[in-house]
Amino acid sequence: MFQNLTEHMTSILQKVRGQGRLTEDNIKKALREVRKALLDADVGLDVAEYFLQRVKKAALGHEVAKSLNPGQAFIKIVKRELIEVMGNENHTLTLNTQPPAVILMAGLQGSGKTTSSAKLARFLKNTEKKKVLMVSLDVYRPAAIAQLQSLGQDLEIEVFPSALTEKPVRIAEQALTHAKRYGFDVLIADTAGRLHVDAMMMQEIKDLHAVLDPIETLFVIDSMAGQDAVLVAKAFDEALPLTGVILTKADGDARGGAALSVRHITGKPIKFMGVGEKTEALQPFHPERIASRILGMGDVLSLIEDLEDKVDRAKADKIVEKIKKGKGFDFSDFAEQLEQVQKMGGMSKIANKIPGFSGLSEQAKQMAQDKTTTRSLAMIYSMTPKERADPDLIKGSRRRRIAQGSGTQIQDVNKLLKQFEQIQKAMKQMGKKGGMAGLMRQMQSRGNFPPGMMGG
Ligand SMILES: Nc1nc2c(ncn2[C@@H]2O[C@H](COP(=O)(O)OP(=O)(O)O)[C@@H](O)[C@H]2O)c(=O)[nH]1
Ligand SMILES: [Mg+2]
Repeated sequence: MFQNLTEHMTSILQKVRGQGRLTEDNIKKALREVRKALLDADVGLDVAEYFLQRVKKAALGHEVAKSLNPGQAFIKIVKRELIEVMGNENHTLTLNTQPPAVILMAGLQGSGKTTSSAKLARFLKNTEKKKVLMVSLDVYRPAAIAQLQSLGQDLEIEVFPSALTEKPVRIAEQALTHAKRYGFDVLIADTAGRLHVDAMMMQEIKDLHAVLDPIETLFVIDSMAGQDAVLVAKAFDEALPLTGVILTKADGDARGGAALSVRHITGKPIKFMGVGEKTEALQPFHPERIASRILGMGDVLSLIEDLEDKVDRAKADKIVEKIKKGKGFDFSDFAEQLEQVQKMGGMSKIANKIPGFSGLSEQAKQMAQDKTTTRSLAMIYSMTPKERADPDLIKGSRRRRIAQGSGTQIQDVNKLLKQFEQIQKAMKQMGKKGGMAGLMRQMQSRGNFPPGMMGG
């Protein structure tokens, strides 16, 4: 999500950055370009105008004129207002009630309600240590009930059995009784998809709301659906008191308009973001981090959280320990890191969260491509243990053998060795500066890569 918008915004702000003086004309011109970038990203017109008015007012006021660095001051305003339009801080779930706390899921067909129900259940079970019950109220599609059951089975989370012959309201009552009797903390009620113009179905979900009295009523919105979906959200909000939104499929190439519009139009915060089909692919929605990403400043905090979640801590510590002891970072360590990168969904996914990535050269971006990772691993696997431990050994004929063994060209091996040398240097620095997190913080404060990383 946001690829295009980020590219546009980065190039607009690049022009503004570092200018010693910003005239009213410069500012207006930049704002016109920002407007176009927002509309291209499918941000609603009202939202774009609201945002631009606020930026304009602040930018033409004292804030920029009096600043020592007007370009930076302008960018700061743009970021602040982006955050504002998305709802400022992260809003988490409110479950503070006499248990069971009920979460009611609503939205269009295919928006991701069932998947998101399971993701929330997993999150509440693992992170919040809650005893969770799920129930499907989608009696119109037997497959939907089976889908939730199978997700529950995988996650070892109980799913209340729904009888196809019962009315959804009746199943809801039974599930609630069951949850109370067996001491569940949370009941997640997944519902059938419905159109806001379908009066009967909208009455049904109002009845479900009345029976379940949920503390959270979440509208699930597919980020690919753009502006239309945002208008549907507004219609749902008029029928049901929504408490928040889950934005799904943020891992895809949606233009991002829904993410920027839905809060402003419904007044309800995006609480979570779905970033993949698997049940662990759920992230809290942090407006600040999203704004950073849109402005090409990366999303270092999410990256660190991802690292902490998925990376094998023991292995990472071992490498850091080794570097600290003054021992070299060798090809076995490198292979381990590449394997971890693959575990995290590939370099291209990670790279987009790194500050300044969108501004990098094409050549550097190519290095972040996932087939490069696979090929590098193939070459490392073709080395002997001795060579991995002591890359200086790898000269002429050995290079040829490695190329042959890994199905690559000798130039590829040369490139890998050169890249490795640069990384080795960066790793030495890292040993001195407090590990990966230290390096990340340094990168963020500088807004760029350290020299030598990513071959840039
Ligand atoms: N890539 C991706 N796919 C998702 C995400 N959330 C849901 N899906 C997929 O979207 C499709 C519809 O999801 P489902 O939960 O059945 O939608 P429902 O009809 O609203 O219950 C399924 O193929 C899901 O795997 C997400 O965050 N990312
Ligand atoms: Mg469903």
